[in-house]
Amino acid sequence: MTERVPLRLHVPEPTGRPGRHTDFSYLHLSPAGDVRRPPVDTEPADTRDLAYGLVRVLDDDGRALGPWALPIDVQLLRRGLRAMMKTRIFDARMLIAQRQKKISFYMQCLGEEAIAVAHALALAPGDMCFPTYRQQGLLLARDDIDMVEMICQLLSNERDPMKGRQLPVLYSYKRAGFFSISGNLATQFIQAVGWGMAAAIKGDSRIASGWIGDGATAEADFHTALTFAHVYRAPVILNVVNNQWAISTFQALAGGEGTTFAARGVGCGIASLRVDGNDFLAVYAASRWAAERARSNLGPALIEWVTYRAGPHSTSDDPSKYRPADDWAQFPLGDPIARLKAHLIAIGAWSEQEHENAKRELDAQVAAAQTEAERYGTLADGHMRSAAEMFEDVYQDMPEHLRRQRQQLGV
Ligand SMILES: Cc1ncc(C[n+]2csc(CCOP(=O)(O)OP(=O)(O)O)c2C)c(N)n1
Ligand SMILES: [Mg+2]
Repeated sequence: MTERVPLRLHVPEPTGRPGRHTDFSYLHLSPAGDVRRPPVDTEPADTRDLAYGLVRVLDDDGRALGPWALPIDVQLLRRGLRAMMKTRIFDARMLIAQRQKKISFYMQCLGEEAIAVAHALALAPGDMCFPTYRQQGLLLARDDIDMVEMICQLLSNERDPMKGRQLPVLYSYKRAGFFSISGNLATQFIQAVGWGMAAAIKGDSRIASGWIGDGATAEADFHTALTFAHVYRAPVILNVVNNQWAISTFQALAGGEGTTFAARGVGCGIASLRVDGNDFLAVYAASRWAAERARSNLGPALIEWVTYRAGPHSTSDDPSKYRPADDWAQFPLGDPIARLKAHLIAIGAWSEQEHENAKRELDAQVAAAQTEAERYGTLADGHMRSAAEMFEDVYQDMPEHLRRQRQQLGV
């Protein structure tokens, strides 16, 4: 009889911790230009290699290589670079405003700007995103969203379109295809699939794009969404942003060790790609591929965007407690802004001088928007919306018990 050994569990651990460098070889990178580009009507099972490889276009010298290097109008690339810069500047200023106690809470997308910005530019008007709190780039990439209004939401002030009912950052812009953000993670995926199915039932031509983080894929809603998307071939793009961390929890604890989040899609019968999320050109090309597939009734696509959450999870988090301080600097996929900038300079479509000018101009734009938004109140000056409003907008006729509660509150 074979000897019986005591059973044990495996608990994944990150290779790096404060004071100990991360060994990023766990990421399994592919060289730029190496991964094939299948036709949009490819069979889901035939995307297995793409779910384990890494779609990359930009190499370390800023050259665009391989089958995913689409001929993209240079004006679109310049627009994308400026939108990423604007997003980073916006985040930096709002972080300071939070430290000044003007905003109760803030979440940056530092290091992840390419994903939301390039995706926004790849979608069509009317498509509906179901974002998490780290896709502000979907809004900041657009010309029709007023930063003043966004900042009023953060300040929860008189002009907050959410009337102070949502946590700062949890924006809602139906007109810009940006569904109200739920704090309950993973709900975005089932909502996106449901919206996409409804679009198909109505014979509409607009597609849905759902968002989730590596950590939140461990929620049951992720798997439910994949099942429905697969069964009904829902017109939806399923974006998994693998930024390596879920607050202080390493992505391996959500199931990323020894496999990929993109591979989950293949297992469910969904065409899946694993893409360099810090490569603007790769994000744009993969988003276009998935959008065309969904729009042509060829079914959903799942895309794992490999990136790194360079900042703290939120203003309530201190990453120096759980990961090396220089982790982002060591992350092999680099900084998305620096990479697109290098590419544009390499093709003669940008310069250091233009970059500096753009930075100054965008900073002035964000600062002006902030000054104007603060005129309608900040948390620091106590100029908030009336508490009476919390009783409104639920019932057409206010029921007696709410009327009584409002009276008790004296508002
Ligand atoms: C259903 C649910 N569980 C837990 C939380 C608390 N929570 C908020 S953010 C977060 C981490 C999410 O990490 P990830 O999905 O990787 O997204 P990231 O913050 O890295 O963008 C957790 C656990 C929540 N908001 N909703
Ligand atoms: Mg994460």
